[in-house]
Amino acid sequence: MSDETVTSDLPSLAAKAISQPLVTHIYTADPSAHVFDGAIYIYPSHDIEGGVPFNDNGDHFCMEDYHVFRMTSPDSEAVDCGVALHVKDVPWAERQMWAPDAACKNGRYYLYFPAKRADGIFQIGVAIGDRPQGPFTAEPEAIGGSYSIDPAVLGDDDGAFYMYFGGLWGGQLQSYRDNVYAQSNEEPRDDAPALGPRVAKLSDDMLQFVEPPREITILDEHGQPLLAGDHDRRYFEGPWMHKYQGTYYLSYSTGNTHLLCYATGDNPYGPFTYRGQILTPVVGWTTHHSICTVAGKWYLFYHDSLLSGGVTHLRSIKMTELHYDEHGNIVTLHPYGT
Ligand code: FUB
Repeated sequence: MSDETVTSDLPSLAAKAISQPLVTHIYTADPSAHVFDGAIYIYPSHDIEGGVPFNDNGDHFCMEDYHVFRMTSPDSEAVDCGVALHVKDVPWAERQMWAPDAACKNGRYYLYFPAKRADGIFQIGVAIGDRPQGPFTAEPEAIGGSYSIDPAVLGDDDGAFYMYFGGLWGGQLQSYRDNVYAQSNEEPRDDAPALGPRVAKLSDDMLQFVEPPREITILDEHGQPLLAGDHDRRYFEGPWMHKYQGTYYLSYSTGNTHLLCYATGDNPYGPFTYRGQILTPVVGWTTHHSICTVAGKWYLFYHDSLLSGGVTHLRSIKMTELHYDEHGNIVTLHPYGT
């Protein structure tokens, strides 16, 4: 994640943008959206200018807290419900509160979030609240067996919950093989299978994994694993899982090629077969999303850096309607028109 502040004609891109920022009084990114209690709740990162120099490790993404936003309908204002959790209140975490997600079970709300421990290693934690907007109280320890970044939780139709997670480069996923960390581990060679996101089923109390995380395989059209060198299609970060007409849709960012893509399968663990692009590149290096259905329509929640003039770590959340064709293919969106 380097400083790729866009220098092209931002005003003309802004004029053609398919949607406007949902929030303008602070910078927000990585929106995870859910319908809880009949309203839309968005759980984004809260971007700040922390004065940390840019580097490929993403240290300039130095976020400290989370705000939750509530919308009563897709056309309504996104209301800032205030600080839901601050890193100073997370006993095991030191810095970099990156992309979160949330889940609801039996009237309680669970905020899942990655952060770095004092030794610089990312883990994923959980905090509990009585309301969708929080405040949330963090568990004293990170989730056992968790690592890397970008948790996304699917509540399946049978009542089971699964967490998907993992991100390359600054997200440290390349350092893990079979759930074991070694700093010397690197991304596979271009002609080797790509690394996949991880999935683990959550415990009944939503606070732990009930199994070691499994690595997900994404297959190409010939049934072969996508290769690490296939940068336009291979997994990088930002997983999201939703179900559409009984099929599991795994969507994700390709990172250095700045695409949101998706793959489909018939169960929560995969394998998944690559299907196509959801969103072509936005202004800013990162692209990160969620997909949520509201009153019978489907929406893509995403972000870009237009509002900050292209500063890659000062982003703004957006939403736009998503469409499927008659075969279940997602119609590709272009954030600034075709
Ligand atoms: O917001 C920090 C990181 O940037 C997220 O964890 C990644 O998915 C990328 O959006």
